Amino acid sequence: MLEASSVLRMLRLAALGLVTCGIIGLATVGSYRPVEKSVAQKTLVVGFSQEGAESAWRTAMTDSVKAAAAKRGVDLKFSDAQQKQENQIKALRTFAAEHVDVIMFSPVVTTGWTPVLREIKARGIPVIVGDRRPEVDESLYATFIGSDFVLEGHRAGDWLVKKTGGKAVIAELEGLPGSAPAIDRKKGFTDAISGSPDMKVIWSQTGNFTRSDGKEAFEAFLKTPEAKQVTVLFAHNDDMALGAIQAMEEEGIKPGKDIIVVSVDSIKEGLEAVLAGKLNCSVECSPLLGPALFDAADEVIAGKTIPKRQVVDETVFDETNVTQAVIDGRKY
Ligand code: GYE
Repeated sequence: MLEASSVLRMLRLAALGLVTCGIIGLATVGSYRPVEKSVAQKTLVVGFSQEGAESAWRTAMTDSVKAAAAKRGVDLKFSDAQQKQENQIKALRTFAAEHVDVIMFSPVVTTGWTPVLREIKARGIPVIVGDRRPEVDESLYATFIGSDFVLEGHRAGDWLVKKTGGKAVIAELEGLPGSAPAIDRKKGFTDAISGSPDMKVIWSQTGNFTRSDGKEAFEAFLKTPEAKQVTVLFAHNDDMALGAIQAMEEEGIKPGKDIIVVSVDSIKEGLEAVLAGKLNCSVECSPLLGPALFDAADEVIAGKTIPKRQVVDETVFDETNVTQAVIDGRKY
């Protein structure tokens, strides 16, 4: 049995510990066992590796992540990989070496992540994937939150089948080669038009998800004789569609009329182009992932089991549902 005076001395020492080394709580007075400050009580440190800053969508996602972190008092370490996997792997390794509490990333391409994710797992740091799917064993991450890109491509194709009655000569501007949205949107779109023998894609090239590359690629295509037959452009994002629209206008082609334009994202500028009749359809893809990503981080840190896949709910915009009020109410 401990004497009252030694218990008091322990309490005093414990109180001192509270001030000097960030340790709080006593399990029981008798055992004098300091309990380490729980992770929930200290500032959460999150390393976020963004894949780039190539589009308005990407900027909106980055803003959403930064705003959610600031709102919750998270210490966010942010790194932009400029669409290069080697930069992203370097950033992930740095976060792991710094022993952040949680690592988040939006993988630029689908393949090549297993070694670095294994290293992170060995250090016991949870990984949360946002936006794009990596092709890895799902034991290597806690959850993947983002859109269903195959469904988005399918929605674009379905819309087009309806609009054209199943007859179209299509040019396609693809996203960054090897990236999940480029692979999956192409797949969904191809599936959707596969039942219509009079719909064919005659030209397909990457615009890397950027407005300038989209414009350049489509400009060059418009100078070729086969461009004359094209009735539709399917672009994997609004930025590339907006670049191509500019290229069409410079060639005296009326976008939205001479060539039907379909794309994905529904950024504000995309919807403005819908309202102006230059972009015919934009399938929605939400970049506002910040709050869900940090909710997941809290849950993972608290030891809760969360679903491996969390899909964002989205819609399709065209002339039937885009108004100025819709555009004004949009957050991106
Ligand atoms: O559609 C595109 C961006 O991964 C969903 O990346 C994202 C895509 C988005 O560059 O605009």
